[in-house]
Amino acid sequence: MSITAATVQLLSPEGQLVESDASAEYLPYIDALSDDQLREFYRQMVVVRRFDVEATNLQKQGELGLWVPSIGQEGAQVGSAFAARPQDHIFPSYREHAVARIRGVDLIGVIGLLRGTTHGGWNPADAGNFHLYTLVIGSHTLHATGRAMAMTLDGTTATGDPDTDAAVMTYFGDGSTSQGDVSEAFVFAASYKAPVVFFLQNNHWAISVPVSTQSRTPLYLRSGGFGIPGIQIDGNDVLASFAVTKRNLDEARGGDGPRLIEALTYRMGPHTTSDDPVKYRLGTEVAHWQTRDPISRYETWLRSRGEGDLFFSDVAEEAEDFAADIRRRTLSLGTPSIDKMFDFVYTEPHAPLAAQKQWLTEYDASFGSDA
Ligand SMILES: Cc1ncc(C[n+]2csc(CCOP(=O)(O)OP(=O)(O)O)c2C)c(N)n1
Repeated sequence: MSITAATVQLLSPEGQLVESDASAEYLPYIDALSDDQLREFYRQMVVVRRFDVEATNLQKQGELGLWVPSIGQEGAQVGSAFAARPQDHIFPSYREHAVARIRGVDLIGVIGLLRGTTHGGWNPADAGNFHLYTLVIGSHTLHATGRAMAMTLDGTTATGDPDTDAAVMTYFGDGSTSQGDVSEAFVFAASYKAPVVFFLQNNHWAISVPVSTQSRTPLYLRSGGFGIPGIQIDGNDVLASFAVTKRNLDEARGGDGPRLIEALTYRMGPHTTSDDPVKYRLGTEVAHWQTRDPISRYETWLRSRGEGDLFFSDVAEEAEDFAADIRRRTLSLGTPSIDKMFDFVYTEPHAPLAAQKQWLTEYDASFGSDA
């Protein structure tokens, strides 16, 4: 699915501001940002991309069980994350590393999750109400909707006070929309006029299934039948992601009900480090999306506004330092304990599970102390 006249785009792939009715409507949100805020968009995109590369390397070197790269999706994530207010609640899937960082999650928590040293990784109450990653695709759109319904019932939203009124935003993928949970979330959100923004990152692939198989219509049109306004944005345009999400969250907090944003983006890497995308997609498709990269177009735009080499080299250095720090801290996380793998599966002891645990403990011990 590609950009059409209906897609909100503020910054073209060539790094120039777009002149259109939509941009006239949304550019005031960008004009209200300071130079520091605009620089911060770039900084976060670059640091998280470098983090992603480091985590992939760590997985290849046997330090993580799995990695879930977000490369290519930084524009959608950074723009939307900065549009949220501190009191909002965010329900992610498993690829939202940039959103996690912006909300205040120490990304070593994500690393620990994929190393197996923790089942959670962070406490949402200490991490900007950024809830735990969810692997059961689509299920968290219901959790998000329930949270938003509670806000309405508790009166913590739509009071007219922008400093306290809260909303919920949930991130999910194109493949998840085929899960019944997402449709059920739409029903409840619409019925209860819940303040929830459904932020759909259409990265064009659900593992090896293309979005063209998942839906015969553009996904942003799907919510209309549920009574939820939907809008499509160029998800590789950090400015469009910020402006449109800001407007939609404001409307949700103001009592207008739920909204769907479909961000057209692309998963540049594999689904996870266990996946080989060469088996199911063409290099020409990947090359096409490389020309639409969210970071390079934004760099071009910042340079055209007068940002100099020093800023870009500082950010590159910060990203290197961040990656080095993550590597050092990953190596000191230790080895996941066998107990952790078994002890939280059932509340009561369970004979077959106990037997499995004993087998693994003995097998592990058979390697001696060097294992
Ligand atoms: C309920 C459920 N069914 C199947 C899976 C296996 N699964 C994991 S990721 C995935 C594809 C998800 O694609 P999408 O929603 O587009 O998100 P993306 O991974 O591309 O970000 C599937 C089918 C799962 N985790 N949960």
